[in-house]
Amino acid sequence: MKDQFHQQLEALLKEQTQLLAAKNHPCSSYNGYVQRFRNPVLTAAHTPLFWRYDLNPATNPLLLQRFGVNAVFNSGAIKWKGKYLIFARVEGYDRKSFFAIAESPNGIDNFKFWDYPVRLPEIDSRETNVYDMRLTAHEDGWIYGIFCSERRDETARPGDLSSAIAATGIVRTRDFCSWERLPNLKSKNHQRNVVLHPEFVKGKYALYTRPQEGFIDAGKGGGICWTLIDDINNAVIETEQLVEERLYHTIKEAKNGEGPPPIKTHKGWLHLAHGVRQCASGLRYVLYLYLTDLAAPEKLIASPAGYFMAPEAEERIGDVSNVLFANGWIADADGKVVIYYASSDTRMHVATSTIDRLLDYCLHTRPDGLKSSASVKAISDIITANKKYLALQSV
Ligand code: M1P
Repeated sequence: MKDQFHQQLEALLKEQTQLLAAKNHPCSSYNGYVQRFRNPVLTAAHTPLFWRYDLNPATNPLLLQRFGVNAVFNSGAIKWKGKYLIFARVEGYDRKSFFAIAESPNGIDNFKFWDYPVRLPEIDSRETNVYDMRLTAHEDGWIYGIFCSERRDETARPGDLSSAIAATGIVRTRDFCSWERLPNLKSKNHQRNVVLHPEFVKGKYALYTRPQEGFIDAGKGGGICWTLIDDINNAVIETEQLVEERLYHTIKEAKNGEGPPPIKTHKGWLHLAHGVRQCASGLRYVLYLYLTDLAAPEKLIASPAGYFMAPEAEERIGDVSNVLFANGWIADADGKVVIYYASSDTRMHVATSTIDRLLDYCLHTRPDGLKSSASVKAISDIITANKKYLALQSV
């Protein structure tokens, strides 16, 4: 007969083994351009038990949890050595985020965390929280990770322990084991959601940025911008050019932000972003797509109206409800695109599509007409064309 410690441990191990081995299946809903899967791919419960428990009965006889994991969300992604890697944002009960890598053989299920979280080099002792990593396999041969490096705003009035500064951290690796930390991006604004473009442009590194006046508020920040960087070892934003503008009465009225690095296609650079608007229940985050020119990635060529994905069912609820956020996707050689998205700052999900379907969506979904009458015209045009087509079929 096993003692209580070992009985409880066995139960925990059994439960987690089942969770990690569970097959993921497509949801039944259809829209032609994106296929969600039923199970979240990563949650707090997926983190190894040996992160959370001291497994030694001599030092933890009551088998208490010693380190609480609150959530696993906003994750970068990359295909590496044939495996699908998720570069997860893991948040402890203590509210600090850190990064950890989980891998899967098929990108859809059976994600398993590597033994240790990523140990990022620190270059500024004031850095308090790190999160939302975007991974870019750059043509210079390095894999870059660009993330938010947050610290307290030391100019905040006495007693204000919430005001913070969002800066952009930069690391690079060749093997996901050793990391070289470069100086933070220098910017006169708060910068979150900064993403490195995978190719040189005019011989320079290129970044998608998101200047904002406050830690939360975009202020005069007009949307997703673009900047060329002379030296990645000392990255400085000199000028920013607006690429994807936020607009009144749209899904990105309050703010927007680039998601993962864009995917190169024969029709242009395919972008996934998040758009944010205010509503009675707070901020609502949805995902949207846009396309930019192949030769000039800062030039917008298609901007379908509205959202591509919005929170549904369980996705609506979590620590920060009504949020979808994506900073990782993987384009396979056969044209499949695996999209990793987080819901409500709590868990990670997967959805799939293809380059052809995403391009079709971008190029044939009308742009936002910015008023109700334009929506009525758009839907009427579809109805009229369908009536004409159906009438011809019945002749
Ligand atoms: O809580 C929702 C999101 O809020 C922030 O998004 P943004 O940078 O657009 O303001 C980030 O903190 C993000 O991590 C979080 O998911």
